[in-house]
Amino acid sequence: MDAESIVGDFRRYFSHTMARDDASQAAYYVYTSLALSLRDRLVERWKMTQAAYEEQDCKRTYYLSLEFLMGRALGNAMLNLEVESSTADALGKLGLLLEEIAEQEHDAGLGNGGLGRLAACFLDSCATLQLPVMGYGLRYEYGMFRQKIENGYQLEEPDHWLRDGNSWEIERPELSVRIKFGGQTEHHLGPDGDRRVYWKYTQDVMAVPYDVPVPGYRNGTVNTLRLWKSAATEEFDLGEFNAGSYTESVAAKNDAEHITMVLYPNDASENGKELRLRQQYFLASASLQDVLRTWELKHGNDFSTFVDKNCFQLNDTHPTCAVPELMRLLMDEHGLDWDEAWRITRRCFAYTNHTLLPEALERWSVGMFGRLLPRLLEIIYEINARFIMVVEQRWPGDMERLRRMSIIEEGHDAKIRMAYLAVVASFSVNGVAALHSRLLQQYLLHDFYELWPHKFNNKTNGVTPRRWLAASNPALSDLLTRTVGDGWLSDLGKLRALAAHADNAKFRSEWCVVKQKQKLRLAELVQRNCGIKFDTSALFDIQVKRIHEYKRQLLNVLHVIHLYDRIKRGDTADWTPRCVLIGGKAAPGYAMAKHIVKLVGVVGECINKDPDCAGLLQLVFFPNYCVSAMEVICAGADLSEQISTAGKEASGTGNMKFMMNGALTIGTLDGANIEIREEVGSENFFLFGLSAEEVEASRGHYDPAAIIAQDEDLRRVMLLLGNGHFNRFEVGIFDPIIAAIYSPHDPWLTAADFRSYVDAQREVADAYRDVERWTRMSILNTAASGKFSSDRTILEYNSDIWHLPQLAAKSVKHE
Ligand code: N85
Repeated sequence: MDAESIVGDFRRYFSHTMARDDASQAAYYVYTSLALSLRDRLVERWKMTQAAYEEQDCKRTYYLSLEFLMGRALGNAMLNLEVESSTADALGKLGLLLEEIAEQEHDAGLGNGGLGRLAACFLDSCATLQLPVMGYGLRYEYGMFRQKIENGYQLEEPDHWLRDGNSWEIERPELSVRIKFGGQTEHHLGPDGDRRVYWKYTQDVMAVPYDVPVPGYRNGTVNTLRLWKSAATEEFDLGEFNAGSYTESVAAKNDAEHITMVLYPNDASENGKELRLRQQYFLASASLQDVLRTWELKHGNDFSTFVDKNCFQLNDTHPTCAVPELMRLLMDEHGLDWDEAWRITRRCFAYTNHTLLPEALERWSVGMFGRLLPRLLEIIYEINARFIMVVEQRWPGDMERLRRMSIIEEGHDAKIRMAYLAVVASFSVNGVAALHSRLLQQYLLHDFYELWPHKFNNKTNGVTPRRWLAASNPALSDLLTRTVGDGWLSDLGKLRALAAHADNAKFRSEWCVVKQKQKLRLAELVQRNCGIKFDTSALFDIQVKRIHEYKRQLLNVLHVIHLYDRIKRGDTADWTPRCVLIGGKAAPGYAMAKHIVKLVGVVGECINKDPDCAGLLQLVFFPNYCVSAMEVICAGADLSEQISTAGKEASGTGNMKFMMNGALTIGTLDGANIEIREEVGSENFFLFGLSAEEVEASRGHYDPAAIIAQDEDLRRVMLLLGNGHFNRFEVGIFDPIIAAIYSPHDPWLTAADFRSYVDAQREVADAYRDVERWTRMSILNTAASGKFSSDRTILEYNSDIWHLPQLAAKSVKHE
């Protein structure tokens, strides 16, 4: 673990394994050599950790997720191994800058946004808390697309993140498993009268695992993320070979290898594509077969203690094929009867819901499902038939309720409601923030809540303070440690002690120095990526997240246009200069989101080149927002925009990263914002907008035209938008946006919240000009962020759902 030995290994990897000799010419090889040197140091701990789990024969949880948005691994490994500063020094002596080396690593962008990043934060916390939790996911060849902006419009470029290899993964071909698709089922009566089902004439695909180490924070624990890659089987299409079509049959291998080719880039709408269903089943089947193979080695076909040792956490409904797949494996492969198999299944699954948006709720066409997974469809029908009997018993004769609750949505194209399947089969159902969990119980899953109230619980999200504070903000991290000790890294509640320093002038000035330093770093990033030089004395006002109407980037732009209008009118007394940054990816098929990206671009262009705005206002669209960008952005933010229509953002997690780093929030009463405000106090949070109840109550009598007519500021903003002020040469491109704002059916109520948003922004501006007050509020935000560590979240998952032991990794002493 000493720097000399790390650098020694690094040199050997560079000159021998990579066979390079001029470091300055080969930045990527420098990075790879360092990554391999660190991986070696994780491997020993990794083996010890797995051996300890094995030896203790402890219960384990498997986190099943189609997405793991891991970002970069190098900095994280160094932080967790506690070798960062010594290695940086030693590399410095070779003329190498650690920061520059780390920049070489491609982000592992195997997720869309919040849901995928949450999975990554959870793995970090599980390893840090020494919980035997393993992640199962897919090794997409192409992760989240790279976003380019051309003429203000989003273009998607493929993200071939594996092109230069991936130093962190270890292929385990010996653990490959076979996955079946298509074919048909045959039901036979066995000699002793029992029913046997065979799934035959299938087209098979191999699943090959790649393991990625997940180190805990300075504790010797290294957990595993196992990612599956699809590959053709050996005997692939022998028929074709025999017929002499050698090349055609080799080409047909493609179909198999395509399954894990690309991540679907939708974060809030299901798309019903067959390939997506293939991905979901592929993950579910491979992961379960992996777990059952290990089980069988030790217990044979005795599953009597299986539920005491295994739990599967479903990250949304995406891996829910695991429910019928576990039934199938237990019955068809291991000979259990229905009742035994169901008793096990319903006690091993736990389901997390991440959204209430109807367009994101997965419903698979029964026809397609049956063609691709005929045996699973039979099982789902039987689960449903038995479930319907339970409903009938509880509510005899309530046919309307039966129809509502059925896992199968009847109609000319019948659908499988995956969320209902997940609820029926799980012993735990949770939302991701208090409001969200309450709304799940009151609306989306109300019938199920009445039937099984005990299944329902809340687990407010969190984020890992190692990546989102320690690694992303070393300057603040130092100040925190000097002030309250270093306990906060593994117990973020310790930051509460900061509050006592909020009135200390010297501490406040140190706080400002740190923030200023991080703003400079962010300004450099903006300059590099957008070509605009931010004024670092201005308020850094930031909204980064997927582009979606419910997140209301549009409301943000309307406010910026209003500020621009004020400047042009000369209404600039007591002005607070602002730099507004908006970033995020639009789903490629989401036209309205793409219009919004373009709007940010043109409004920004108009403002940034207007001399009247100089020193007062800037607006920039940040391209290709991703994990590594957020590490710089969250540290440099003053103001965090969390402005979704109340009731629509399940939790939000960016809000937590900003808060930890001392940004203040302007936000609605939505998702975890509510809990953030509770923790920090209403006086340190800028609240605006309708509540979720008011949003619902407004349906049917929302009149945006009247609101606009009565609000002079909004009227002027709509005039500027409508008369083409920002799009002189591209007439009409924003008509859909204008129409959406004027529509009485606008689900996002943009006009309704404009006035209170602008008023809250006024308060923000006033507060920012009072440096002492702002700094105090900033400190109090960081001080109150303890609840939003994913360590807290995971401890709650463990005590309420998983019940795993915390196992100290033995033997590998941490030096
Ligand atoms: N949800 C989220 O990120 N969802 C997805 O990425 C996603 C939905 C979906 C549907 C976020 C079909 C196919 C792929 C899909 C919530 O919006 C946040 O409020 N991917 C929340 O903080 C976060 O999940 C973590 O809970």
